[in-house]
Amino acid sequence: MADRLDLYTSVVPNERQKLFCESGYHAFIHFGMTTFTGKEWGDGKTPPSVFNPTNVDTDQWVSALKDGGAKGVILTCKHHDGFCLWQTDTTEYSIKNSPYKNGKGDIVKEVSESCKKFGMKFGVYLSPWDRNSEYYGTPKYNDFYIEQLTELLTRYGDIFCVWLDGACGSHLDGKAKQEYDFPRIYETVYKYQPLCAISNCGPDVRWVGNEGGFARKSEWNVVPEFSFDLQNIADNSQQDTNGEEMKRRCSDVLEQDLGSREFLSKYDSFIWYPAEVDVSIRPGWFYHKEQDKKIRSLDNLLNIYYTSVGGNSLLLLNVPPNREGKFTEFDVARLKELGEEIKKGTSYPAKIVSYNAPKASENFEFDKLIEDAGTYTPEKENSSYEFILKLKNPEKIDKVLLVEDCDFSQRIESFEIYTSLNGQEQKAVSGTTVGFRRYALFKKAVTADTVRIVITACRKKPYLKEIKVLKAIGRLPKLPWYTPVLRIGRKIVDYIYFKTEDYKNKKHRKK
Ligand code: FUL
Repeated sequence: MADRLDLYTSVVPNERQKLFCESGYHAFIHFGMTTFTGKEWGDGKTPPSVFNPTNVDTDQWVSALKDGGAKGVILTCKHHDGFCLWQTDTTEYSIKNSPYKNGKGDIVKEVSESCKKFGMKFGVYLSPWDRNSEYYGTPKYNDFYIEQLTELLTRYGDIFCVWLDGACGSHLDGKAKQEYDFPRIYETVYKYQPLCAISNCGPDVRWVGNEGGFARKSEWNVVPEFSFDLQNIADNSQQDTNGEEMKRRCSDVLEQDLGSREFLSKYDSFIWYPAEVDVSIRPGWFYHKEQDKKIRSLDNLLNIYYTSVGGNSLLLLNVPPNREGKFTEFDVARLKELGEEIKKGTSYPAKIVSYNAPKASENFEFDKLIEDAGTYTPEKENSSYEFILKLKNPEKIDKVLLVEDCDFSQRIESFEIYTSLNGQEQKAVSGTTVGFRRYALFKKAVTADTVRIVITACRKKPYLKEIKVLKAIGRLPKLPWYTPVLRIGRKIVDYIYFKTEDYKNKKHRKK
């Protein structure tokens, strides 16, 4: 086992992944031809004249997303219908033939400039599936796609993410399936934007496996290499009519356990591949007026935030502008509430005045960790590690933030947290993975003068970069009454579809 643990802990993130995971929470904007047709998927036949927003205000989009807590924005520059939101030289199916600003508009430029103005990262979504291009289904399409990608990568400044959607329904158009040249796509991205991460059908960030906002309870960044091949299966993020196709082809992507010791023991090669939760604030990805009253509740969004960003996953929250070219007041108000709650819930640490921790390794002191100035690791490897933190005053607290220094890989497998007041101790929460960020939420706020954290299982020694005991200033997300029903429902679905599958016969397994 020691050798295997050496192997797992030798896997670390690249610079792109580190940058992406540090910001953690980004926003998606779905805007395009389907905003005007009321559909989710356009067929590529709607004339450009239909794209006619009257009052586009990208500053409003980006500032509202920033207020909502996001650190970056990814725009659907071209969705499956092939309609381009920028002044592309590659096709006539673009904004230049629309009434918007008499054909002179460029939404990609406008959003990228608003991002610069508000200090947000900017990223692009360029759908590989294109229902308008005459080249689609032929080798020429790959040249066409690379040209479009190159325009986006070279005309708008820094791009932090290229989001490659796996959805493809070319059979709907009676077209041949396109063989995408993924290696060439990756090469192009890194050539022009070396710090740009490629998400979804890409090597840097992995799709979590659903579009409903569910992160795994134990999310691992070190996963078997096969997880990457699966991301390249076109159709894999497809909301097909009943999901059967996705389940048949990609069941491994949806597997609940992708990283435990037991699971990894069946494989021989591993990669660093963090998960991203992509989810819309509304039922649709694009704007539909009838969904104005169907915006996710604050509790639901907070839950998604704390279980994704706070659960070693990434969050990509979609908010769609309306036909006017603005976010509605409903979305803006919910984003504001969300941002305020995240701030209250995560920015007020209780002061720690003294501590007890296993002796530190030289140059990795616990003081530095508490002062937010460096990484701590114990001198010796042990079966568990206990940290007792004394607070300056008794404080009402409701969560603890734990962060691993991922330069040393992801190691913590389980932990327990206890609080005490005047020597009376009670268990607050237990959890599993930590990785880039774990907000360990208590069931309810408690007043405490001491917090005891025990790492109960770890791959070799832990390397901790942050520990924060957070004051109960914001609200803990309440679970709606139907959540337990949903959970049981998911368990049954998992059981039927996944547990009964015969994984032992899968080719990528070691034995
Ligand atoms: C899916 C697409 O089919 C949806 O329209 C949306 O863009 C979502 C993010 O990915 O696969």
